[in-house]
Amino acid sequence: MTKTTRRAFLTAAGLTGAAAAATAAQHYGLIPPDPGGAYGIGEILNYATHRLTSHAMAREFPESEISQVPFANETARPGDEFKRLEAARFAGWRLSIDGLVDHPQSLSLAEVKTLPAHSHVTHLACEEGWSYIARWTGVQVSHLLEKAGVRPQAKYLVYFSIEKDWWDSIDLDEAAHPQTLIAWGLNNADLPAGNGGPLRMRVPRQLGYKNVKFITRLTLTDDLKKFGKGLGSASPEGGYAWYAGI
Ligand SMILES: Nc1nc2c(c(=O)[nH]1)N[C@H]1C(S)=C(S)[C@@H](COP(=O)(O)O)O[C@H]1N2
Ligand SMILES: [Mo]
Repeated sequence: MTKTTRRAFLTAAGLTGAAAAATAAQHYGLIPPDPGGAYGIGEILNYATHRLTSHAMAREFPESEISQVPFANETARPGDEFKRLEAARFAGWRLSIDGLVDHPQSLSLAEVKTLPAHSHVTHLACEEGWSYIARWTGVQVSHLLEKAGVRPQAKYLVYFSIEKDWWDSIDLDEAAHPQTLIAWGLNNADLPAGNGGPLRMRVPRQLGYKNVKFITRLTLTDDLKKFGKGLGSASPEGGYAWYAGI
């Protein structure tokens, strides 16, 4: 085989392999809700590979590697309702849990903070190229799911910000992962509003944009088509993949 035909053959074999894997992914129900999106087969393969082959932990770092503040990115406070709540030190902030659960919840911030706390020093990476390492503290989403009693039909957790155009979702594998937190602390202090305080989704196995700030509601569903344009979050509408595993 000449060099060029060999390359052509390998390319063809690679593509055939990818197509076969995509068919397998479909068979096992591992198709993300935005399969026709900009990332196409690449996103399907990334998602299916992660789910079939690894239940890996995101890398954790020693405290000595925590990044210097201020971090690269901060979000402006998202509007009047937020500002009113902040002025009252978030005494009126609620986190509700509803949908396919036996015991819907409406928790105050103080109640969330009394639940068992979990911390990790992890990397938050924005798709735009910057990142930082910080110590995150919060309640494991798995604990919240147990408390609410997730029904067997539930497949996804959808989460909403007080900032209306920010909502997203993850599958239950990601939601129940031990490092997935509803975070209320950053580097041993309350989570600052610029980084999503008082409550933020912290999902360290996925890119920054899945880590939605100012969380007010979690809902369990069997079907992401019921939300927004049916793509699992607003991000795919803007050209970002629903599954942003790293
Ligand atoms: N509600 C809300 N959540 C958000 C965002 C936002 O603008 N609003 N930006 C996202 C993006 S693109 C990234 S990279 C991270 C940035 O987190 P940081 O500000 O703590 O660095 O937050 C994510 N969560
Ligand atoms: Mo980002």
